Amino acid sequence: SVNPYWQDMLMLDAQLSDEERMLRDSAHQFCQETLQPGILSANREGRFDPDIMRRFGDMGLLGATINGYDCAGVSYVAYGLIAREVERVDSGYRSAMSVQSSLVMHPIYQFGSEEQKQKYLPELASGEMIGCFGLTEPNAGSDPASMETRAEPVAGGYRISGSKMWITNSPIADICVVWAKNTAQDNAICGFILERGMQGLSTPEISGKLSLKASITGEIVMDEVFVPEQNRLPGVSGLKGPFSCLNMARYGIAWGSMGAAEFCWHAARQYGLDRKQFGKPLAQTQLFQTKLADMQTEITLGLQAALRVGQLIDTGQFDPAMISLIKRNNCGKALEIARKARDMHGGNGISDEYHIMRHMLNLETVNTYEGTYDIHGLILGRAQTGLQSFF
Ligand code: TGC
Ligand code: FAD
Repeated sequence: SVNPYWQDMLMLDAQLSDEERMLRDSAHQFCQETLQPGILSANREGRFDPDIMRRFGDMGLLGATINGYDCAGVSYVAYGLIAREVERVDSGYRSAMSVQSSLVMHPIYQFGSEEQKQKYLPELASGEMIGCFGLTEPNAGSDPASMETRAEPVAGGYRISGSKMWITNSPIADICVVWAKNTAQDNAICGFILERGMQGLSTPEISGKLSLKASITGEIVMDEVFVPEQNRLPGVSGLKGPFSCLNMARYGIAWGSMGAAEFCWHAARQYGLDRKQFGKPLAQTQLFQTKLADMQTEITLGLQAALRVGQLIDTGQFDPAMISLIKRNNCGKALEIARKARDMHGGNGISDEYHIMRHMLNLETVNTYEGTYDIHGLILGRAQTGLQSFF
């Protein structure tokens, strides 16, 4: 007989509060009923429907950890549980949600003026307004300190010139949180809120992606864009500004990647139970079963680790290196699991109707963005040796 705990061997469910369980269940239902039915065609056509953002907003899933400004004010554990449910459908949808929540709303909430918070946060929370986050540049990916975008002071504000590359949601964004070197402050990195319609600002789409196709990605091109002083984020300067946003997004990804992995694991298990070769179910072979055991083990451990870090964030005790540990581990393991599940589906595994290869291809991006697998390894290496090996 099947062990009743097979899906949740360490009883994660019992470690959650009633409110967290309820949020998890309603996010699950929303994702399965609203997002899952359209993902096949959205991915085939390489399309992101901005209405999805409004639906996230209606469900209270945007900026969910923020208190006030029409946001839900839930725990970071709950935020992680939401990311897991969204990414169970598609990493691109989780991407849209995490950029809006952790990379656009979080910096405005954390470093913005009261006016900026009131102007932008409620509309971002409802999904009426879409934001993007511009850190990466064509010549500055893993090493954002080498960015070339400059903000030069002029009367009443700044002129910003430069370009950002690989920016989730930029082609449909109403506002762009852009990080630039402020020449008025000895080239310290500062955050600016650029609004669509500002002269000299354009956001061309990047085409030809084979991964995260249901998410829209583009550039942010800034040709002497005038940005008024009131659009600078006053509360931070230096790389810790963008990095503290990344902490929150990376944390969500550690949960989200486990959601994608769970989808692949459950699908592989069911496929093995249903498909017979050599006169018996594939799931009755030793090789198949140990692969399922590996998936179950890594997902169970990865979720426990994500839960622990969420609890430490909620109690104000986290260190960024903890987030590197779970982002790196969970993305790497999720990618391995998706590749294995693809193989276990045989030829059917390459068909998008089985959803496995879409997850697998998405996870290639998830393993790369927000700090690559190796960059997080180097962050952990530095954290335990005290030695900097980047340059
Ligand atoms: P480093 O000397 O380490 O630090 C510079 C300053 O920043 C502070 N800091 C942090 N603060 C908060 N949280 C963190 N995680 C922090 N990490 C560093 C640090 O204390 C220092 O502060 P201060 O006051 O002393 O100046 O800087 P470095 O240049 O040596 O950094 C190296 C490295 C590799 C760790 C860093 O550059 C890095 O993390 N690179 C990866 C880049 C990355 O993750 N890019 C992500 C772009 S956004 C994205 O991918 C969105 S995808 C969205 C989606 O669709 O989901
Ligand atoms: P590189 O930094 O050039 O790295 C290439 C390879 O070299 C990697 O394997 C890396 O691990 C390795 N490497 C780099 N440095 C070292 C070193 N010192 N030692 C050993 N190995 C090293 N960015 C944003 O700002 N906002 C977004 O919304 C956003 N969304 C994205 C969406 C998608 C679909 C993608 C693909 C990317 C997105 N990114 C975004 C950019 C993403 O964060 C970068 O791609 C990532 O940080 C890696 O930078 P890079 O692509 O320039 O690779």
